[in-house]
Amino acid sequence: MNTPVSKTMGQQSGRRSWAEPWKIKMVEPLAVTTREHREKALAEAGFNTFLLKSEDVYIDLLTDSGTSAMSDRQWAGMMLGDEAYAGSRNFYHLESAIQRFYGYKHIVPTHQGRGAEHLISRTVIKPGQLIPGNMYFTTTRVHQELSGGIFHDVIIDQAHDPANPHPFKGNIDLDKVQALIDRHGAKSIAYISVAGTVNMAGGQPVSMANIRALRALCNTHGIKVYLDATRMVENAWFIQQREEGYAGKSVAQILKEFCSYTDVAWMSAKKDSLVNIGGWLAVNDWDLFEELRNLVVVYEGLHTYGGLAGRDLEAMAIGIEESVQDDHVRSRIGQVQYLGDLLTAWGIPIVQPVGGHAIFLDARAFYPHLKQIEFPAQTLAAELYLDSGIRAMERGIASAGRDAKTGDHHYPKLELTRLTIPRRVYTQAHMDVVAESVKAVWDARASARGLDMVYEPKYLRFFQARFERL
Ligand code: PM9
Repeated sequence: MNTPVSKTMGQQSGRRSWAEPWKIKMVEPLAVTTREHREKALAEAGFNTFLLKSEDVYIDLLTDSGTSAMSDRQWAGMMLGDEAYAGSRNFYHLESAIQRFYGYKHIVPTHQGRGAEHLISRTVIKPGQLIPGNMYFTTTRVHQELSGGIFHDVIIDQAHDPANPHPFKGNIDLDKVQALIDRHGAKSIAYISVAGTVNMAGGQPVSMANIRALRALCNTHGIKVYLDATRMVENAWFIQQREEGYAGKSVAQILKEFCSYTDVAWMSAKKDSLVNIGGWLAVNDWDLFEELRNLVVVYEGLHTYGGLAGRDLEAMAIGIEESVQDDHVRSRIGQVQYLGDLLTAWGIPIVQPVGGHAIFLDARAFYPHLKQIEFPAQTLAAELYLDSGIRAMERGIASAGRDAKTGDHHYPKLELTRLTIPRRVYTQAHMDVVAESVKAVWDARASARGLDMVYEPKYLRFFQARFERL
């Protein structure tokens, strides 16, 4: 990449560019639309980028979930799908890939991440139990709450400040965990819910020292540590780049060490693992595995396919191996960093340091004239789409939803608009176009008007809510 590369990418100041470790074999045409067309499309979508038709989108940065480009090896693997109802050989390939790279003993496949979140939440949470976690994630928390759990944010305070440059803003504040134990007792805690790179904080990593210390604390009190491994490969890269003692270790080695401090993991393979669909649950405890293996039959499908086709399992097994290659992760996070460096150089407020999977624009800093209840981040996503057809996602008050008990809005400190970069899909030129559009919206920031939510679904409202311009 011909880029002003940040120090975190571990490069020298002399210009030695690097490039993606792949070349393009197949292309998909993109449509460029007029502003008039986009005005109409956005109004029809109720100013919610989730409700746009993808044919009305130019560069799609809604999510990195299921939007990656698969490799020729993965496509070849699709042809080797064993579509037997039971005992498909592709399941055994997947099982051994997870055991090899993540290190857990027993595997239950699911159709995607929230299928796994559903099963584990139903199985282990007792109504009224607390679930401390390093910032909430939307689907994770809703499943915890539907099982009667009460989520408690125990991430370090720095994570709630977009400008704070802490290198591991995903870390858990052990004092906050200890305070919960002191107040409620260890038995009241279902498990600690740790996410590797914290999505809602801006894709921020957890350090190895932090997970090790958490493990030690939990051992003292007999509390389990569960991992949302969805973007754990990206977390491992940040440990390699930023944490003392890890510069000489591979991403694969770091990933396995990190997982070894946890008891259970769930995964949306649609992110790190480079597939369009898929997920899994992994546990070390046999009794828990037996329960999960039984329950998956009720909600997803037999325990050797979990709601997926054999070909999907094969693509996932191959994707896992590709995802932990250092060259791959360098280029994936390097592209995100490239976009972040452009915006930072222009003085545009984004979450710092740049995270693993996305650039998070600080919508409060864009629109200080809007109240949070006027949905600044949703407004910013709408303005970006109108400017250029780029689709982003709100990660602020709309995503945060309402308190399960009181019914009041949650008012998160972070009010962000996420530009999420799919893996192996867009080029550096696309990133330049994105940066220039963000700059145009930044320059026009004073004239933006907020939004009113006119339709609010009960669960995960950000997906389907509708808005009108104030
Ligand atoms: N994440 C994302 O775009 C897709 C749905 S929410 C807009 O970031 C974590 C950390 C995730 C995640 C999904 C899930 C659920 C669990 N944990 O989407 O069900 O980022 O496969 O995974 C999305 P599934």
